[in-house]
Amino acid sequence: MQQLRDKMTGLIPEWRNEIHRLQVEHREAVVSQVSLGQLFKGLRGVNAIVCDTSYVDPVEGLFIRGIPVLELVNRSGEEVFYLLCTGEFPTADGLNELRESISSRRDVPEYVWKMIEAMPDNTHPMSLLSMAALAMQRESVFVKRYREGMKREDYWEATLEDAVTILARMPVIAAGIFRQKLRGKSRIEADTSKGFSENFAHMLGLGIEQPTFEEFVRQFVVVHSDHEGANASVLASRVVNSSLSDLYYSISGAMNCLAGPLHGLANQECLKFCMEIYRHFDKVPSDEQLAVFIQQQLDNRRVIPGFGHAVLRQADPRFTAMYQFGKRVFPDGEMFSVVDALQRVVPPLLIKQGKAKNPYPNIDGVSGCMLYHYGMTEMEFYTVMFSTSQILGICAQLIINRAIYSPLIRPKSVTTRWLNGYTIDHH
Ligand code: AMX
Repeated sequence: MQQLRDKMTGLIPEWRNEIHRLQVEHREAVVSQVSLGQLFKGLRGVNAIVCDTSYVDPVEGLFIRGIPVLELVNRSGEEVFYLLCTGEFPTADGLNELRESISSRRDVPEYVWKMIEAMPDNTHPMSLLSMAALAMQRESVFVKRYREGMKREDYWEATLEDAVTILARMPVIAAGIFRQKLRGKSRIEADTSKGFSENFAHMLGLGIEQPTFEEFVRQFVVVHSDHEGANASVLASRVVNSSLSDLYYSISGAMNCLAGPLHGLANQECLKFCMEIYRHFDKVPSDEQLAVFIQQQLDNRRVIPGFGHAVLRQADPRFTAMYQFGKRVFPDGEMFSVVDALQRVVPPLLIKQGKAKNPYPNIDGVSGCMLYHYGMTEMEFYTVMFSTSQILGICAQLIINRAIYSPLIRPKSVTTRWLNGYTIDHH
């Protein structure tokens, strides 16, 4: 990864200078305000974090380093990681070098496998993934160099070292959890000729019957790789990392957050909803039948899984990417056909209801159903698929944060009593 390191070494002084200049020239510029309502609504819409790796435009969706995500879906995991870290694609040599660095670090320590094997069968795969990251913390290069008195300027480089090891091992661990704990089968060895995503697909072992699975995982990884710097799991990792905790602790923190039903579990909820519809009609319903069913759900104050978004105000381009893939590969799959019908039927009904700010489908509305058609029926693993992809973005963001000397994240909290007094004084 020498070229990646060299590239970043060249860029980092520019980043540091720009941030320094902004702070000197505009330190008092107000970039956001927080209303009382926002305090009780998870700080929605408050500009509180700086992130240069990706941005979600309310209309056009996710941009990674300024590039619409739809233009990136055929890129490899390594290319996207390099892009996230530097804002540019690697040269062919730079890409090969990064692939080799990742490939050479794939050996997962035996103690990690022993720990995973020792855990009871009903341990959630997300717990196992998070525990594995935490177990390997003892190997952190950042910690070792920090103890040796590493200079602050070099923190990012030690973090890059940790990142490449984590990127190499986490897909191996995730696939191992899938094979051993969910399938009761032996692990599949990594294939050194394959890159990040293709190797992950290979080790999961579903591609044997499904030749397009590698291509699918490649797209899945790209669309889930990064999504700004303040979504719940990335923010969790940033807070952990900001105390100078290393990348292993930070990744584990992100995994713990992704494990929640409001975050990484959404794709599984969407698949369950499609199954519920299929079971209800005992077939893929007609659009008219489905419209009646959806209207009943809305009348019963149920949210329609797979639709809406906190930031986006149009169809999620990540949905579009996966949907187009599904149209090509599983046009007649039952669950895909339900998704297809939903994306026609639901938006007009949500618009008519007039509550949802975004009536269009999101990525989670289709990703779980695609995994299902590939034979991955173990829904509890879907969040692991998401997490393993998001590690690319988290690692890139945290390397950059070290490079630009991101400080401890420590906003102020206030009491309800203070709020009572404040609101009386201001009205
Ligand atoms: N079905 C029915 N009602 C919906 C809706 C949906 N899919 N999406 C939003 N609404 C309702 C909300 O419940 C809210 O109602 P209320 O005023 O009675 O409380 C109102 O519309 C306004 O909500 P919003 O501002 O448009 O959305 P939000 O930012 O509060 O929440 C989200 C966004 C994704 C949680 C929400 O749209 C939702 O619950 N969708 C269904 C679950 C889902 O698909 N989750 C996956 C999230 C995808 C992602 O972000 N990765």
